[in-house]
Amino acid sequence: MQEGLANNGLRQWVNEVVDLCRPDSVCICDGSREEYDRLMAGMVERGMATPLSQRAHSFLFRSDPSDVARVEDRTFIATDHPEQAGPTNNWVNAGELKHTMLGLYTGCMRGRTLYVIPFSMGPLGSPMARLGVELTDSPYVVCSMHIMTRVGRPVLAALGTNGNFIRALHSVGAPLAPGEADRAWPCAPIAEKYISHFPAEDLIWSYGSGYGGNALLGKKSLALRIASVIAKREGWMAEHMLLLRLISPQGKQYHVAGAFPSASGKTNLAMLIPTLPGWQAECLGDDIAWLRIGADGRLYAINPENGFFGVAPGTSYQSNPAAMDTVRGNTIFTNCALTDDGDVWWEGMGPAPSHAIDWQGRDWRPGSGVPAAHPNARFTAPAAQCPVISPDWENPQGVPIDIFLFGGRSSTVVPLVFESVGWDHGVFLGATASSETTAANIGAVGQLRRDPFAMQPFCGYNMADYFQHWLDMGDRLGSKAPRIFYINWFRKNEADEWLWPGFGDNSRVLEWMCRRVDGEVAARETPIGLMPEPGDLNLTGLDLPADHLAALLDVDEPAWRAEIPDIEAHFARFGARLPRRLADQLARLKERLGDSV
Ligand code: GTP
Ligand code: SPV
Ligand code: MN
Repeated sequence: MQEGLANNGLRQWVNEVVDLCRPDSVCICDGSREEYDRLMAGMVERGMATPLSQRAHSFLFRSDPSDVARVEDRTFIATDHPEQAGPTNNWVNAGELKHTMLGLYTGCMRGRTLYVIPFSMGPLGSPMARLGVELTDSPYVVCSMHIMTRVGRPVLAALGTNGNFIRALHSVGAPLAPGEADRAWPCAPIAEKYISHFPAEDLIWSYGSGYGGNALLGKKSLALRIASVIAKREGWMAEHMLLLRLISPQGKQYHVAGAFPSASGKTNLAMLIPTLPGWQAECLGDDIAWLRIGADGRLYAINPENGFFGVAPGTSYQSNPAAMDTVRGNTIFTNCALTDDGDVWWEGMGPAPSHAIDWQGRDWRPGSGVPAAHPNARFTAPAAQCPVISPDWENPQGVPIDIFLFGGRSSTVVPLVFESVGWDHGVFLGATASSETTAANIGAVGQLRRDPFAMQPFCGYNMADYFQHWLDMGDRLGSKAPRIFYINWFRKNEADEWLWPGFGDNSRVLEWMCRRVDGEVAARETPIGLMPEPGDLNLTGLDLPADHLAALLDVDEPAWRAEIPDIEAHFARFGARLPRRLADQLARLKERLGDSV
């Protein structure tokens, strides 16, 4: 019996889970540094973690090769009726899924400790914050939650005796027989992994995976899938968005919220160091934003997270110096390579070491034909360590959003930037966003797919109703609604080279947006939206070939016409539930592109 827990609902739930999962012991997490150190030392001792001699208080983990990313095929929205989940989610009947999972959970924590992690998404005391409790048998999850959320005693205090919280149950799904040695990364086979959401009960049940969003349940499961349902009900928004503050040379602030799919540039843009002289940027969040309409009628956003779970490959002092400085200490690295001098390395970080241990624990040398780090290798680091973190990143009221960005990875067709002609058109751009898939999910990489609002894997209810929610929010915001832009940093030429330098130079595109917001620059009307004239982008100091710029700002009308049938098929999936206003937007796009479609 967990008599030490003052919250009645929590005590009862923990007792139920103990009866079901049969852990050897229970640990109520206090969130202290001592707790983190103790758990980490235990994992080092059992060979699950490697301390890094080159980085203070930092550790490397290697996951099981079957457990390296989110598993969208094994992620479920469980309700009574399939229409509640909609065509973009894996639906299962809630009762049936519970029956299956109860079977798996029975005795699944034998030989392990059950950790009780009280956590807050959002700064404690913020009107936007939500409390949750994750029950897990993974000490790696506990340490990661220490970094990614606000955990421990203050949260228990806020819960009081009868406070509400969102329940998140997690097991790696690998019970231990008496005397059985643990594996370095325990988990269950793919077919036994279940990342399940029961929105009707604000309940999350995750089984079989220890990796990222599958296991750190405050993140995608709570702050997006469950929160999106609550947000729809309560009239706010839970979005897969980075948050950034830009400061002009005149000292004016602009706040940007950007939704790009997984591994498509949010962390990098969030930590932008502008190459445009005089401009500054501050990071507010790199993955999730919760937004609500404030007393002044504007839209305010907070970052509900406390840390970054960022893609390691591609991160370097050239591309993202702020991230490199963020991970100099107090960082958990997962599936990076280990160098002979006790540091981590990954592809794109800089010169390759002559020898390393790869993410699977094997000897590795350059030219071996396999990557040393897994493409979805990640760092887990406290947001407060980011050198460009905003002084307002924990402001309980959030920051007022001026600009929404949608976008993705498109090596062809989609220009560098265009602006929506109004809110409904902007919602259409979000609803039809497409992107090439990445290693952030287990599955094919580089496949172009629709990823509406970068929420395809994260919307906890029918996406058609989510589109309607965006339209409704726009109606409420009226003239105070943020402006909406679509960007693509990922255009390539025939030689497979990036046409746009990206990273710090993305500030040049953001500067144009700020001037649009201030009404300082006209835009060229095109069938797909409003675009800069080539001379409108400030390219001072940038050596961009003229043909690259021309390609980046070109609207290839035949190629866009060829997109129409795919947009139609995408919308058709939602049947009569698709908001009329989006069908109207499609009709208008067809008109503007000419009636040969
Ligand atoms: P999640 O954490 O999965 O949600 O990903 P994210 O959207 O935060 O993506 P992230 O910023 O980590 O970028 C993923 C990959 O894209 C990294 O390898 C980056 O180096 C690369 N990348 C990010 N921004 C740019 C850019 O402007 N241009 C180019 N060419 N690559 C970029
Ligand atoms: C994403 O895939 O969008 C991530 C990583 O941010 S995970 O936390 O694993 O979802
Ligand atoms: Mn993400």
